[in-house]
Amino acid sequence: MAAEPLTELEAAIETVVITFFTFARQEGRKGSLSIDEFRELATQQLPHLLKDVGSLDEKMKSLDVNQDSELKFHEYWRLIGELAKEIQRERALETHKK
Ligand SMILES: [Ca+2]
Repeated sequence: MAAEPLTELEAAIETVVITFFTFARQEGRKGSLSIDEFRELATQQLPHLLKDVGSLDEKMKSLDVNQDSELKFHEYWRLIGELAKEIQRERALETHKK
């Protein structure tokens, strides 16, 4: 990648990708998240956005489109999209109030 420092947005996107692979490589297939890897990622990296840890198994099932008990990158990306949408909705509400 370019030697110039990344912008905040570029760094944020890179973090999303690096985080996936950091957790995905821990066991089994290196390119996908098992339920345990997903649980660790969620509790360590998304504690504020995914508060209800009890429903993580359900969340995993809903994201695991091809039902192979593994989350591929595009399935993880869908979760990031859902969380981004929640933040966007909250921000929109706040803006609306002002
Ligand atoms: Ca894995």
